[in-house]
Amino acid sequence: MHNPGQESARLWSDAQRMIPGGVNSPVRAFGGVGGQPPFIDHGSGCRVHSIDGKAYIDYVMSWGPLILGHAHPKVVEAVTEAATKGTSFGMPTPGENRLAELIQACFPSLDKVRLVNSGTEAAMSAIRLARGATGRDLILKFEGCYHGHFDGLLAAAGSGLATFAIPAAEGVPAAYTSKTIVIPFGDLAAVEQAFEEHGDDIAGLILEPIGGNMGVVPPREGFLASLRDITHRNGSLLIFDEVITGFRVGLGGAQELYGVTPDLTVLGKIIGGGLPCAAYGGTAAVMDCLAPLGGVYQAGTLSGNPLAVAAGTAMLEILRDAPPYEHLNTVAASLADGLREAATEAGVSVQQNRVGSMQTLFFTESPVTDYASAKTADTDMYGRFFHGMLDRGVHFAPSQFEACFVSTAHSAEAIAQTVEAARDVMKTLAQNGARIR
Ligand code: HOZ
Repeated sequence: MHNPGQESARLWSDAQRMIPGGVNSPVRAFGGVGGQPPFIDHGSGCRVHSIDGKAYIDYVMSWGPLILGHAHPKVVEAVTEAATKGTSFGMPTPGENRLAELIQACFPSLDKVRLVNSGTEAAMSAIRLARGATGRDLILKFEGCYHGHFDGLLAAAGSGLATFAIPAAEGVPAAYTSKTIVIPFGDLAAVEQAFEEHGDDIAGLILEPIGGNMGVVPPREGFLASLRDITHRNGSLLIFDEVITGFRVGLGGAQELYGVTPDLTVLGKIIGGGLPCAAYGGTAAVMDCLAPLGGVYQAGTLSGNPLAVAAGTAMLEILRDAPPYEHLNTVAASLADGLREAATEAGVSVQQNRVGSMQTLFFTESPVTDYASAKTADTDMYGRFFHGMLDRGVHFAPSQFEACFVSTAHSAEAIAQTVEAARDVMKTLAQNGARIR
């Protein structure tokens, strides 16, 4: 197990007394890998620096938002400048129009967009809107897809629930999840069957078009287009949760990459530039069902917060003016190649899934195409890999069931250092008899 250092250990023990599990979001507690997290003092480029003075090449990148690296000067400058003008008004500001315009230019499916504070809030609101707009109650979701922590969709969700093997979240009334039909990711026959049985009652089908919260799981060819067709035929709304993929796999997200247009889109992470900001949007006909125009209610004191909007705008402008996606793809591919070769050399069986700059190395022999196959991964082995890498100054997600992200700040030198460390760690795994079968 990695020893994060004395100061982190002291803070960790203090945190246990004050904060449940010592963390403000469960996966940060290292429950999926054991040990204790380093406490972070600051981030810069592709590295985070702990309070104990240790530097780690970071592949979590705040779980996705930091596509330009930590503390990008333009983003910092934009936030600093915004802060001097006031931190919140509860009244419209010009920045909200600018961010909405930027989002719409990249996501043409969003006739209208509403800014909120978190991916959870955006997904929750999109679901309420889908129900209000269609007058139907049921929602279809896929196993392993995570849409935030609100009641109705905490059913067979990925992310922290996968990490901690929580099948159904306590405190969520069965009556809520009874309105959610859960089917295996990629299983078109199950989708067809759900629509045959409940078609007239299904308000919407929500999914991460590229699974990101069970580890990275790309959609099978034609899957998204088939969902578009089925939902259309049944008068249900297709909802893409692009909290992770939006501005990550391309300027126009997964919908642009796969050429499939949903009715509603949920965005988060990158659009806030590392500050709390998320959004949902779609066709004008559906979005105009929202208050104050329609009867579907959703509100928020900090919605469209000027600091978050400034950070998001600065980040999206950089992405729009010089799209880094080809470069990111090359960097991510060299990381993927290096990790795979390290595993192969050592005789450790792994499966690798990658779409652009998001990827997961699964410690399993079976191809990972859905939640069930993701769960065949050897999580103990992942834990040993994780700690071995942390010891060598590389920070992957503290769970097998999350994505690894590269940013524009990940240099060739950082990738080489990571691969070198992985060679070492994979050998150790194999020497310790941890080779899979
Ligand atoms: N929902 C994030 C993982 N997919 C975790 C967020 C966090 O702990 O910061």
